[in-house]
Amino acid sequence: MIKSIFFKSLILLCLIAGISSCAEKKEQLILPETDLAKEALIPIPLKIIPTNSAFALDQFTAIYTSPRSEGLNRVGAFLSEKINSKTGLRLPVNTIEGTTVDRIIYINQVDSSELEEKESYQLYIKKDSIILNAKTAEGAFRGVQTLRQLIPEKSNDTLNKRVIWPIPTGKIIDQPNFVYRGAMLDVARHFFSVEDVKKYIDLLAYYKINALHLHLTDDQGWRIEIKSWPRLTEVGGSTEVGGEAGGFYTQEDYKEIVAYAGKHHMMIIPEVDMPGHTNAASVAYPFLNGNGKTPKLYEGTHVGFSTFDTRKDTVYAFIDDVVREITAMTPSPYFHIGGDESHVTKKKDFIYFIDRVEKIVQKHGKQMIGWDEAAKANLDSSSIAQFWNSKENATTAVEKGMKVILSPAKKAYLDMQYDPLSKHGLHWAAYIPVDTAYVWTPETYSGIPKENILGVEAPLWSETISNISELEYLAFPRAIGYSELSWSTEENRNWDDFKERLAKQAPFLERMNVNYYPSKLIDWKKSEHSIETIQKD
Ligand code: TNX
Repeated sequence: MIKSIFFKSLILLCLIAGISSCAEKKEQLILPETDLAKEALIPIPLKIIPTNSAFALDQFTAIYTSPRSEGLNRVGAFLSEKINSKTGLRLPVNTIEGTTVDRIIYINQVDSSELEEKESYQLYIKKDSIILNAKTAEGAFRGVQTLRQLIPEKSNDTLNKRVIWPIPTGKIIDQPNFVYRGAMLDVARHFFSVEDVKKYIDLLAYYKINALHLHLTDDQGWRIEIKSWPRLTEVGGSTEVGGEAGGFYTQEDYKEIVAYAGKHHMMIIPEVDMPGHTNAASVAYPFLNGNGKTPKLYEGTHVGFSTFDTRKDTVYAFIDDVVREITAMTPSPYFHIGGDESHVTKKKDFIYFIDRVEKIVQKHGKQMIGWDEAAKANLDSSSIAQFWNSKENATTAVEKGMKVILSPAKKAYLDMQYDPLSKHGLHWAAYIPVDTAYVWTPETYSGIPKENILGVEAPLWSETISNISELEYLAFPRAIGYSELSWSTEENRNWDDFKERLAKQAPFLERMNVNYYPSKLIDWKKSEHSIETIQKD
């Protein structure tokens, strides 16, 4: 252990020494004054200590990562790829290109006790080097997002003969306030393609979101291929709200999403909603149906009319197959069983059902998550309740020793309209303008003890949206606020400060071609390029 730390430090020292000696031969760079504390970082880090000079990112910068860590090597490659798409620079990763390197970014695996969580990281930005310390590749990945946000959108080509992207110097010490920072996408009411989901992952990862919950099944559609029950997608995947075409993920598609999320250190949490919200499954296999009616494909938006038959063993054999096939493709520790709005399932049948399904999920090695109604069943303390509507259910969960994910509809639902004029969304829970979405305190929400709160998740139901541009309109900018609510501490959060930093996200969102809602509460700082375009128009 000591030997390996010594070895690593030696490499680092050699790199820095070698580099500065070759830097001496070059002209001295003129560096702008900076203030790391004034950067528009979201989520705001735990501690920022500015030193008011700059690291000149340019073509003579190279990225190195701790030897023998494939995970860190991949994080280094990710950083290089993102620097390339922002600046056009091509920074080598872990290749010695000798004399052409002036400065380095070193991603360093350390086992320091100062790094409390697996996602903790420290960034030391000096004139000649940036050192990113983390215990795990996950921590390094979060630190890389901070670094990406520190690179200016525009290079500084006036101070020196060569073009540089000045990064403010100083120190950042950071770790998450909540371990679970999620978003949910309903791909059942309207289907979203693998490409759409990947774009959503790109955007969420930039703000350190680490969980994407996919609502894969509902009355209007079944979206995940189950090989042992093919009619689920053949029949149940053929419709969506409004009579549009539907669609589904093959198992290969799903694996591609999981792998893409994994590359972004984000877990995919699959949800199969039951015993209610199951009309599409029951149309495919009518023996599942428990509401006494002949199920027909449904393209409307009502809820609460469908249920599985909770007293048939064959229904549980079916569920076992579904959970087995999906969990086999899902590395995350969780499986979401829905459990919401089962209005036509009798209470005792509902409890019997959830109890049995919890055992199935556990048999397949996963922890069960259910919407807050599931807490009425006799659940194990390892299961998790997602609080969307009922404080009473959330309290019941806490009494059972369960953890709670906070998704209160009137604060955290991305499908709520911003105001009565917004083009998409519903308003049954509330209108949620950008400030309302941000100004609340998950730490003390509804009296749930902080130790029972796993984190915050922002669900995006898709009754009113059918393409990525509409998805973006509802999710952005509010999702950016939820990232800060779940990563940053209460002491560091402040609306007036946040709204300034949010305004400066516009160039990133534009570069990523995001159709964000241009809320009037924010004085958006558009990039010069887009201002030019607007003037031309
Ligand atoms: C309630 S939230 C639902 C969903 C709807 C959503 C629309 C929850 C667990 N159930 O079925 O899509 O409202 O906002």
